[in-house]
Amino acid sequence: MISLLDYGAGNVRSVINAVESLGETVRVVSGGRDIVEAEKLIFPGVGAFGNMMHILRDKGYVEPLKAYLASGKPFFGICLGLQALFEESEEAPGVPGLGFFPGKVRRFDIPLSVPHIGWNGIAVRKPSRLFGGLSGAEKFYFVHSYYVDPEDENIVLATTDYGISFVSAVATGNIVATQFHPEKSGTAGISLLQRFLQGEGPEVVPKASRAPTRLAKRIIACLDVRANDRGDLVVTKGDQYDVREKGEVRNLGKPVELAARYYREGADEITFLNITGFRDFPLEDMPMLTVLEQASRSVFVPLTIGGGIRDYTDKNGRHYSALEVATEYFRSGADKVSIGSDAVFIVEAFLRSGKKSGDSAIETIARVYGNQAVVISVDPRRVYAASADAVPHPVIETQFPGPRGERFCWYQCTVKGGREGRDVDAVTLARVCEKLGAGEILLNCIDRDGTGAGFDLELVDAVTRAVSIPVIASSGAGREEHFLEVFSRTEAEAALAAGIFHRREVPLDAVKAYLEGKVEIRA
Ligand code: 1PR
Repeated sequence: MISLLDYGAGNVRSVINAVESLGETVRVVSGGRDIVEAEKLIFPGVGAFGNMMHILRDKGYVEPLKAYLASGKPFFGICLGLQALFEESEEAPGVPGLGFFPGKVRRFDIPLSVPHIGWNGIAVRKPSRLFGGLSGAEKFYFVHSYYVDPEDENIVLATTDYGISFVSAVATGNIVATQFHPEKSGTAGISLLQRFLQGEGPEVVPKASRAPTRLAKRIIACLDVRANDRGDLVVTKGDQYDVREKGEVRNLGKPVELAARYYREGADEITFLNITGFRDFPLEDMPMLTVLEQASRSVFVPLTIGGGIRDYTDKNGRHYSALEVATEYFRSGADKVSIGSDAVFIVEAFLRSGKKSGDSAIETIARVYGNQAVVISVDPRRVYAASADAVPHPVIETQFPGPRGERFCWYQCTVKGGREGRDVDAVTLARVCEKLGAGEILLNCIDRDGTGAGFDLELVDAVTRAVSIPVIASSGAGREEHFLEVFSRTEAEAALAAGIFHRREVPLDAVKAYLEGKVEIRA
């Protein structure tokens, strides 16, 4: 029996799923006593340090946790569950951590995108039974803006390089904690958890493990999901956002089956977009939550869900905040939520008032679940301009002039699945969303969607230059070369595709095979 500490923020479902996939049963801790009496305790944490420590204190978990750690029984901390073991964090000055290890949690101060999101390697510093069966070349999934800085070098189990070399795992006796998420790190992560659960085996240093480690560019499979005219939830795909063919919603497969297939083919992440979420309230559209629950049982890479994340009042007058909607998604297995239409309205309000409201969906979700959990899905469309100052928006000089020879263009944000254009451009939107606390930009492009003509490199370049958070290039992938092109000519950290994967025109594993040796990827 494995005890799992759930303090109410973040995706504990994936940890439960990962442990259950190994044939173990999980008991979720529901009081301080459960902690003290646990035989093996896993503490997964996602979110913000201050919020986590306040909840642990309010629930009366702090002293039981300290007692458990002192007992020497097996403990596995994940992400914030690692950071909690230290004395304090720059994320929440003045809020004490558990103080089991002397040292601080620091924010990355590096000229690279923060959060550090994605698959990176580990350089093993001392032998551990957790590494049994690993070659050392594996990559693990990270998502964090802070890292631990222990005073005692002896506890360092592994380090990872991202601008600096930081401590990515610690261990002493039966206590181990990782900055990365084993439950989201595919088969390598599951193997690590398995060794922890078994609690036996030789202590090893994997052969291929060495510094410096490198962050991989991510390949993401996207599933646009909606009900077809018969009411079945299907994966569909549009051409420039039009998903109907001969009047019918295109049906390219079942969401859970396709997600499982992409996991097997090596997808680094999977994104579900509930594309009618702007008009159907997702909490009344429970099949989407079920899809997520089922997919997360067999897919051990990060899952993002978007569509309908906003405040909502139902027909009985009950009000739901965007945070409550997001919480349902997280509890069903999502690791990140993506906000589309509402982000545009939030940015419009910000531009009108010039200040943060504090209660927008972006801010409230980031406060509880951490910046890395908030993705902004942008649906821009190219608009040509005759001159650089013809429009009140930042323009770019394009290599692809418009129908009247226009040499400039800007990218107009749209809402409601591209149905309505707004007076905000994609570059400004991305900048403001970053300021409000978004952790990542999913950059679609209506003009390229479904065309197979390649990513809009001018758009991707303009947005990646404007923000320091990671940008996912999306829309238009038609061949393996398009992935190489977007990674070598822009600073995109991930590339997403849909149509070519669904139709098996270019399978995901073929993209990975093509990129191998040319771009750092997760093999
Ligand atoms: O506005 O917060 O409710 O979110 C709705 C979400 O649904 C947004 O993220 C929006 O992008 C998405 N969406 C809405 N309508 C459509 C549609 O197609 N009619 N899909 C839609 C957006 C774009 C990508 C697509 C890539 C790659 N689809 O997700 O997967 O363009 O496609 P490709 O590789 O085939 O070119 P809200």
